Amino acid sequence: MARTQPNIIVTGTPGVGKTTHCEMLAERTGLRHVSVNQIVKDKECHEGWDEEFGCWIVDEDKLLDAMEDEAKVGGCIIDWHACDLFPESWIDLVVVLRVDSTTLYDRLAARKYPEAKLQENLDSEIMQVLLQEARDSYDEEMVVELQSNTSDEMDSNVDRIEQWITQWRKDNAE
Ligand code: DAT
Repeated sequence: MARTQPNIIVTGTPGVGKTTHCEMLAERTGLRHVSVNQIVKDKECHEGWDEEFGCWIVDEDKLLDAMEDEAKVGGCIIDWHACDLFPESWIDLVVVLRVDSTTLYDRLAARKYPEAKLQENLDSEIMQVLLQEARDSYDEEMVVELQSNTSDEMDSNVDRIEQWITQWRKDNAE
């Protein structure tokens, strides 16, 4: 069955602005902000808490089962710091948000991340880990890299994604 609404992944290193972008987009477009973190917690799609990295040890099979029905319907803006686990057939657009390291440092320090976790995330952003993961996992035409340092950039990103959604809806209208 064809989707009547697109599914979009908004990914990037923690602190890059995923949640803020997803909330703005959901409000403007009526698509649903799907926080994977929330699903992992609420539906217990994990094998416990990793003390060292301060995150859930995700059970990916369980997570995909929990998300499948919603993904089939479409209209999900998926907010997660990974993207390679989702089947390509579920996804119409992958947005990778990027940020300068000084700005990311300030945002993660404001969240009181422990030094090791902060450094690991900074390294990951500098090494473009999520961008590479997206490019390795999806058709290159589906992957868009957007800067998220300032609120002006955020506004223009949201405008651009909203326009993409409008176009997708036109192209896929019955
Ligand atoms: P994530 O969900 O990727 O962890 P977030 O949306 O919670 O990130 O944003 C982290 C903090 O940074 C939050 O205080 C909002 C701020 N922020 C994010 N993107 C921004 C941008 N483009 N301009 C200004 N502030 C931004």
